[in-house]
Amino acid sequence: MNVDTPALGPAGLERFEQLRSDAIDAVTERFYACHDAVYARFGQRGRDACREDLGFHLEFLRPVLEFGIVQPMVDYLRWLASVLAVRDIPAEHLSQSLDWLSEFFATHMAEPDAGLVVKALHLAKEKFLHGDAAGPAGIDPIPNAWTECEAFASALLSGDRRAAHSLFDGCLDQGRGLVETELQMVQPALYTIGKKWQDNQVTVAQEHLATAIAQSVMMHGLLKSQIPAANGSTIVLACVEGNQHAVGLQMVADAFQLAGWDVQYLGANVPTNALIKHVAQFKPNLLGLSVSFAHQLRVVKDIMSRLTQSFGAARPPVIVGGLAINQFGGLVRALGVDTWSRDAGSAVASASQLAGQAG
Ligand code: B12
Repeated sequence: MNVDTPALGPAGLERFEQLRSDAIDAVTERFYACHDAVYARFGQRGRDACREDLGFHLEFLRPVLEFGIVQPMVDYLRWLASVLAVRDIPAEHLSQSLDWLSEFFATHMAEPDAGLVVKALHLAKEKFLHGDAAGPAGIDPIPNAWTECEAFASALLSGDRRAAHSLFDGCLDQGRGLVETELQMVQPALYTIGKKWQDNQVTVAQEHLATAIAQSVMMHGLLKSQIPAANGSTIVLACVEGNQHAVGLQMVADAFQLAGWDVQYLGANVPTNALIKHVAQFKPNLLGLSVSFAHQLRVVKDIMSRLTQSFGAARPPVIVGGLAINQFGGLVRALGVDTWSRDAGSAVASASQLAGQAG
C-alpha cells in the first residue's frame, strides 16, 4: 500500500492518545481567547461544538498517524468545511485549528513523533486547501436511483408513513425484489437526506424520523417476502462500537436472509467486548461489520486482533462494509479483514466467493 506520510509506532500512538483531551482543551481555549466575538453568540453550545469538532479532527488524524494515508482526513476536512460554511463559521478557522493542534503536539511530544504529527497535519491541510476540489464530502451518489426515490425521500422527511409504505409496497407489487427496492429507492433517498443535513436544510430529528420510517417499511417488506429454507450458514452482523448508522446493515441482513442464511442482526453501536463474547457463544460462519467514519476503522482493527487472540486460526472470516469502507477502500487491506463489499446487493456474492476460497 502506498503511504503519504510515515506512520507512528505504538509508543507514539499511545502518547498521542494521552494528549488528546489536553489538545482539545488547549485549542478550544485559544479559539475563545482569539475569536470570542464570533463564538459568544453560540453560548455553551458553541463551546461544546468546538470541542466536538476538535475531537473529530483528532479522530480522523489517528488513522493518518496509524496507517500513513491522509486522504480520509482531507475528505473529512472538505466535508466539515461545507458543514461550517452553511452555519456561518469563517472558513479560515478550520485551517487555524489545524495549525494550533500542530503547535500543541510540537510542544508536548518528543521527537521524532512530534515531527511526524506536525507533518501529517500539514499535509492534510495542504491537500484540503490546494488539492483537487471534487465534491465536498466524497460520498458517491447512487447510480440509477429509481424515479420513485424523490417522492419517497419527501415522505420520509415529512413523516408521511402512509405514503412511504405505499411507494415501497408499490415497487414490490410490481415484482421488484426487496433488496433491489431497498438499494435503488431507500438508500438513495437516505443519501439525499444526508446531503440536506450537511447543507443545514434538515435537522437531526428529521434524520431520526426518516430512519425510523425507512426501517419500518423495510421490515414490512421482509415480512411479506418468501424466506427460503436455511442453507446451514449463520452470519452475525453488527455496527462497530460508535457507529449509530444501522439501516445499511439492516439491508445487508435482508440480503443474507433472502439468500437462505440464518442472520443475527445486532444493529447499531455494538460494544467490542460484547461482540467478541457473542461470537464465542454462537460461532457464526461469517461476521459482518459496518463502519461509517474513517476513525471507526481502528475499531475494526481492534476487533480483528481480539478475534485472533481469542480463536486463533478458528476465528470466523470477517466481511466489512459501510460508508467509510466505500469512501476509503484503500485502507481495507490494512485492517486484516477477509473481504468487503460496497452494498447489500453484492455482499452475499462476496461472502460466497470467500466460502469458495476457503473450500
Ligand atoms: C440516518 C442518518 C443518521 C441517523 C442514523 C440512525 C440509524 N439508526 O441508522 C443518526 C441521526 C443517528 C445519525 C447520526 C450521525 N450522523 Co448520520 N446520517 C444518516 C444518513 C442520512 C442516512 C444513513 C443511512 O441509513 N444510509 C443508507 C444506507 C443504506 O447506506 P449505507 O449506510 O452506506 O449502507 C450501504 C453500504 O454502505 C453497505 N454497508 C453498510 N454496512 C455494511 C456492512 C457490511 C458487512 C457490508 C458487506 C456492507 C455494508 O451496504 C448498505 C446497503 O447497500 C446519512 C447519509 C448517507 N449518505 O448515508 C448520514 C451520514 C452518514 N451521517 C453523517 C454524520 C456526520 C452524522 C453525525 C456525526 C451527525 C449527525 N448528522 O447527527 C452523527 C454520528 C453518529 C454516529 N456516531 O454514528 C454523515 C457522515 C459523513 C462522512 N462519513 O463523511 C452523513 C453521510 C451525512 C452527510 N452527508 O454529511 N445519522
